[in-house]
Amino acid sequence: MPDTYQHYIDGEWTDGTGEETFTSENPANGDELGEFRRGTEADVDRAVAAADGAFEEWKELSHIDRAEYLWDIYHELKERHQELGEVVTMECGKEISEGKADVTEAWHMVEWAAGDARHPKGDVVPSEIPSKDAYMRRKPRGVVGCITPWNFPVAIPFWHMAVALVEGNTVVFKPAEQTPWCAQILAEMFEDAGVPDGVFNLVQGFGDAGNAIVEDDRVDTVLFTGSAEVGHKIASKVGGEPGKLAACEMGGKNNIVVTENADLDTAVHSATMSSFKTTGQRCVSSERIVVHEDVYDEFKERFVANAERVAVGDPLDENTFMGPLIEEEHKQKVSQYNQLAKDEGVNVLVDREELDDSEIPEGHEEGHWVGPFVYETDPHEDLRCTHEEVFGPHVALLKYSGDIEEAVDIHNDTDYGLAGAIISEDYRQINYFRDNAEIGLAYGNLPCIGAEVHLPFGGVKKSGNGYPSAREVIEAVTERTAWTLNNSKDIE
Ligand code: TXE
Repeated sequence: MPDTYQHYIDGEWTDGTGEETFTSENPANGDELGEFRRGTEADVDRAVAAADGAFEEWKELSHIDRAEYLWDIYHELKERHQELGEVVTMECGKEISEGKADVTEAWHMVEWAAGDARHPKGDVVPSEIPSKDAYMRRKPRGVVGCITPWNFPVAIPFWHMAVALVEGNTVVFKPAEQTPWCAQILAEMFEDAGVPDGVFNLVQGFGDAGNAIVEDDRVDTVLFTGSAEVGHKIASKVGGEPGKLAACEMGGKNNIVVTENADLDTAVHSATMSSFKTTGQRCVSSERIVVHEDVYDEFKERFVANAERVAVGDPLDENTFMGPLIEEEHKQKVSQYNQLAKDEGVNVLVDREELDDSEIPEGHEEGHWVGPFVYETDPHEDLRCTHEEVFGPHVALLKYSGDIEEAVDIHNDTDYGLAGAIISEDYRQINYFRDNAEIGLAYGNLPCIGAEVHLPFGGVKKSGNGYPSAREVIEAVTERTAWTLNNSKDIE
């Protein structure tokens, strides 16, 4: 093990050009997990050059040959499930079943993309003229820059990279600065699989390295998952350049709608899972629960009881429901939003922001602990706390009294449009929600919490443009050729 972990560029481990290093810390106890080189613009330049140079040969392989490398990675992800799951938990603080689920989701994505190699993409589009044949072929775009966040440090990189690689692109991967150890292990897997030099490149570092990827003319597609602020910057930079694409998935201010006829067991379970799992740090976490007045009191009592008792603690302990927040700065942000809600005059129902000393496991005093914060307020008031993404266990209960149209109006009253759920036993209400909720990911009688890898994953409004993930990522990593062949001697 080196004293300081390196970048992986053009098939080699390298210190890169910079002098600076950074450390990865366990958010549950502040322990240092490793020291990493901080990538510079020059390191990105070298990684992009390597990816660009490797593209011609890589794209000449068949889909099936390219997928063979990914099958090796698939097996390694499975073999190292426990170990890598623990690393995810140690580095990003998710409780262990979620840490392991991050790895499972990654191999599901790899399995889907590698399996799909047997099904190269294209469409027959019959010509209007009988003597002509026409069809659409897909070609890889070239160098794909993958810029990823810390909350799914294994799954999201594979959402970005698996299809991109099988389709024949080469990759420069810039993981989140909070989770470099997970990225290090992924790079080792690419090395173990013998992926040709330059096809996969890892540059560790911060936003300046990410920005260098975005600004490099040789990068054909940027895939980004992260904050709305950075995503919008990337989309506007790349949007100004013809020939370059960006697919960005940002956060949300997600709602669960609970109607008057909802099954309340399903409603309470869905809201508890969606609001508090991953300590509210999923892009699909719900921070607004819109509940009909007929069932409001019972729902509130049961949801509040759950929020009072969810176990916050050591994420490596299997009995823990919620681990810590990712870092101190983020804890400050969550705390400021809790205070803002109080200042904005909401009625606080649960305030576990400061945990009891007895709740903090021994040896974990340095963790970034926070418990659920739940309040109720009028859905028609224009409050910042009910409209801005907090990315923590900060939940508003919003009571409505009208019909499904009113509930969906409340649902749509945010700038975001990522995910949402309806809990209802009335199929007309469910269908109305499906057709009118302004979101990319809609769930019926389910927690708004995850997605199957083959479904499109992304949002509308301020939540994103395009899909940097799963099946639809193919639109961002391939370009099409519309081919027409004349079978007659006449040229029309
Ligand atoms: O995201 P950033 P952060 C939201 C959530 C959270 C907030 C901040 O609200 O509180 O974002 O999280 C790289 N050019 N989500 O700070 O900064 C950065 O190094 C190019 C929602 O982690 O967007 C990292 O690799 N790249 C989200 C990645 O972008 C840049 C998950 C994400 O970092 C860059 C995470 C720049 N100028 C946070 N600046 C979700 N959709 O689930 C930073 N980066």
